[in-house]
Amino acid sequence: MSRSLFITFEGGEGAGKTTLIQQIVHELSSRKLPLITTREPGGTPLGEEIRRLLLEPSTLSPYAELSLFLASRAQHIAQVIRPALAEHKIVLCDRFNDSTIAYQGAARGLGVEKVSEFCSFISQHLEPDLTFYLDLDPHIGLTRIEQRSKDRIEAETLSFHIAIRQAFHDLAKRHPHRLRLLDASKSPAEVFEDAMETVNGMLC
Ligand code: Z5A
Repeated sequence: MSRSLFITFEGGEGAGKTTLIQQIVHELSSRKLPLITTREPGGTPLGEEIRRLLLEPSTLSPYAELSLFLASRAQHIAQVIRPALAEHKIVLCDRFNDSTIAYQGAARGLGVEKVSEFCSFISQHLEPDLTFYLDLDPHIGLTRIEQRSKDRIEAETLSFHIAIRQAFHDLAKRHPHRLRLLDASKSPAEVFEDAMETVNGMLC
């Protein structure tokens, strides 16, 4: 592998990001490709602490919430993502800027354009080479995770989750060069097959 690859995974609740990332790791590791997996919020000691603050039940101002996601990202890029890309690794990242634009910009109502600008500034214009958006009706996604206790954001109203899906659809139209929409209502094996078709194309 002569070049780095930065792949992000986006979607609503229970869309299957974690499941897909695990399958891709298994496949690429078997080919001995250098890779790391990481997530947002999180990925660094500071980021994981921020994640805890963000997901525990509390009343956070939308602006405080946005600032915390961005603080986690700034540290994550500096400490984990850029160093891994400099070592020509494949970086598989569970959520990135698109989540901030969909959740805080659109669903929280802080403004898609404004939040996009903040994201570009904080990430110093670092863009994924490829983003998989796992598209799923929120009714199905929330049903998939109904057995486990919901975090602060998962517990939002259905209309919040519907707004997030619409925002991701808008992002897919805006960034067709990097954003691939996957039908996440298919079986895990089918979603994996669809994703690998694109990944293999990029590895050639
Ligand atoms: N957030 C934000 O607001 N702003 C930001 O800037 C960022 C994040 C970065 C934490 O994210 C929260 O932070 C998240 C967005 C917000 N809000 N919430 N909630 P997270 O990624 O850690 O949390 P999550 O999206 O809630 O993860 P998740 O619910 O675990 O979803 P997932 O990883 O996409 O799904 P999964 O764990 O792979 O699968 C869920 C279940 O479905 C599990 O039982 C699987 O076995 C099953 N599954 C998976 N795939 C399938 C298929 N294809 N068919 C049937 N069943 C399946």
